[in-house]
Amino acid sequence: MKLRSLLKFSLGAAALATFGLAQAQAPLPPGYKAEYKMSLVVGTAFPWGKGGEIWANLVKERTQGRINIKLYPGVALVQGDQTREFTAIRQGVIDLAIGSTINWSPQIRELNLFSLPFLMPDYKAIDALTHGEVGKQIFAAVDKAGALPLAWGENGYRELTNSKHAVKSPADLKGLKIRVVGSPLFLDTFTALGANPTQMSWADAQPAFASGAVDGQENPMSIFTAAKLHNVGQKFVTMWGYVADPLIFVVNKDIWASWTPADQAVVRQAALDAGKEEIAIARKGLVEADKPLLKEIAALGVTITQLTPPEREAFVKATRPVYDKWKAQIGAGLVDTAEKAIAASR
Ligand code: X2X
Repeated sequence: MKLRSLLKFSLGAAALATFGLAQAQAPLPPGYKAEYKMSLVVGTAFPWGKGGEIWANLVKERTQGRINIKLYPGVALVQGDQTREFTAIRQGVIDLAIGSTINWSPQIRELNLFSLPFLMPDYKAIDALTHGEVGKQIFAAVDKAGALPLAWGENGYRELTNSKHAVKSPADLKGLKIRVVGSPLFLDTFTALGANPTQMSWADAQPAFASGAVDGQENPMSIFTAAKLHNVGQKFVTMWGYVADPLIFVVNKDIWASWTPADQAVVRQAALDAGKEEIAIARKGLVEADKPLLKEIAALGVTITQLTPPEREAFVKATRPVYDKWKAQIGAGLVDTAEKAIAASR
């Protein structure tokens, strides 16, 4: 190399090195933490956890690493007790979360809306709620309860599974021990159907299926496949679409206030982008005409029961008193608005 080009080369390399160093060592703005904690119930093998990974990666990329988020699946920051997650966000034990409306419903009664049996007949109905006036009112309730909501995601339609026999009518549920999530509304629904519901966390539920301590449960099919519930005896699935749980992307309010307006905008937009992508992942295999996910599950030796309209109606009828009771508890005004939004979406 001639002296001149050598000089040019080394100057360039030096500049690059300095620049690289400056990038790596750029001091964080005052008040920023080196790492933020994101709580999730399940990990990246599930659409829900994948959504968390997408959100964290987008934020890191778009803030040039100023906001660095670590995922804590298994609600590890509250020792697996998913019903304590919202309180921990408010208190700052958790910085960010993607949470199920069910798990936060003990603290925010409006979130029980999505668990009203047979309120939402299809995906269009869910979207009509989350994207409309109801979504705004729910976000206002979450904000008032103490965390900043940014975007919607989705766990999914919760289908019924058990280890004993195909369930086609409420009579088939009689005496079956069904694990339910931590909202009293679920106890009411399964009691009305003649089952024997028992409340436990997701962490405790899986060993309970394996040991046969409980017979059945309800969860989205994406949870069923990622958790391999067919391997813990869950051989019968009834596609009844009785409730669906949306997910909400939130940030602790003090953490939010510690970020610059530009970074707040980045985190918000990243949540919206990740939420949209997560919902598409959660619905994959279930929205196509031939529902390929159900074929995959059937191929695992699982019996999938599709209800005829009159069969489904028997479940609707049996749970109607629960719907009416909880409509009043959630707030009749909010439920009326939801019913109208769904009717308009048909
Ligand atoms: O516990 C469940 O069933 C789960 C994983 O779906 C929720 O966190 C609501």
